[in-house]
Amino acid sequence: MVEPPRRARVVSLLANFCWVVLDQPGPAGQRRLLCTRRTRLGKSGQAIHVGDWVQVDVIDWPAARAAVSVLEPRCLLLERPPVANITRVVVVVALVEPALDPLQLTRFLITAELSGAIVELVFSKADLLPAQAVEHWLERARGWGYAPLAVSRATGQGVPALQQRLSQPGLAVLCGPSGVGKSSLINALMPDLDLRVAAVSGRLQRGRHTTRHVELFELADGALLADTPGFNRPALPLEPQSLVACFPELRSQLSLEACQFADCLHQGEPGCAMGSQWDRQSWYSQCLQELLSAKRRLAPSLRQDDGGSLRQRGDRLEPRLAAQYRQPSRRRQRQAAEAELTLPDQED
Ligand SMILES: Nc1nc2c(ncn2[C@@H]2O[C@H](COP(=O)(O)OP(=O)(O)OP(=O)(O)O)[C@@H](O)[C@H]2O)c(=O)[nH]1
Ligand SMILES: [Mg+2]
Ligand SMILES: [Zn+2]
Repeated sequence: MVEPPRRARVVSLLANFCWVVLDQPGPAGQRRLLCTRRTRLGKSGQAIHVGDWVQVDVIDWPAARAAVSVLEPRCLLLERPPVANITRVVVVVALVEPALDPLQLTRFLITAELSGAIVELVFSKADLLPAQAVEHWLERARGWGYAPLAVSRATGQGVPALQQRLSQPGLAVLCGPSGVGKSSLINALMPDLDLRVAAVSGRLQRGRHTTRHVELFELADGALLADTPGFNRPALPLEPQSLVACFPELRSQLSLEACQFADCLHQGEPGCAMGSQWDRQSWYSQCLQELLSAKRRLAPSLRQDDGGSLRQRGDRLEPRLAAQYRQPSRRRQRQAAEAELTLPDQED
């Protein structure tokens, strides 16, 4: 008798195979199967990622082997490292060893925000800094709009709180630079796993790229956790507006108050609702400059347009037109109209 296909989740990828965990156990309680993967799946020839839901057939139960036949549509995808159907992205950075680089941290947070999943921020190696210095970083990150945790594999600080957050149903991905202690944290949460970890090395105390593949582990019933290989330089989105959406502090301020000009790039230009005194402004500006110049490099034909509306001023780009020639933003117009309706005597 031909077995009907079964639903399973991809938990790790090998060169030509993948490990899947079945939604419902097999006849003898089997959960894990090693599957061959067809190079192209479906009409679109989509690649399979860890976290994907698939259907498997040609199941050989005694050998625990099968073949992936169908890739189910996916919800949220973390682009790098690729993990599908995620619920939360946990950005992990070390407070020291390797030293905390706020621009790099911001780039990781941007990647995490772009996925559309819930974003968590974890500062690791809290045992290596005085409590006051740890609190300083927690306070700053709260100001950005996150609810950060400080953790230590060495003392156990913050591990129960992290366990509680990650035991929610869904798939949580730990990502961050190499050597910050992602695998160490997973070992703290699931001591039976005993994942490989390695000491940081060199003058900069860099990680050694110990974890090589994405892998999913079951932390609690329905709660999966992904360990990922560390890397140093997450990519940026292509559009300035998608960058804005990746900064919670910008999102919340701009939902309260609009900038004077619709094309405001929030770099402290006159009429900007963010002003120029926010904590991550210089990192935001650096990211913005990078993506604008990448955009110009990618599409030289756009140069005219970009160059026409922006001009370089010091280390930043500014809209070129003089204020009197520019249109107030639509939201600003609406707010002004509403203000007139509700507060007729108030001066603008
Ligand atoms: N002092 C201290 N050291 C830690 C802590 N967590 C991890 N380490 C050490 O940091 C080093 C790197 O840890 P890993 O868990 O391998 O780091 P990783 O983030 O998984 O690195 P990649 O797999 O390369 O991405 C190891 O020597 C750990 O023992 C901590 O809380 N405190
Ligand atoms: Mg690791
Ligand atoms: Zn602005």
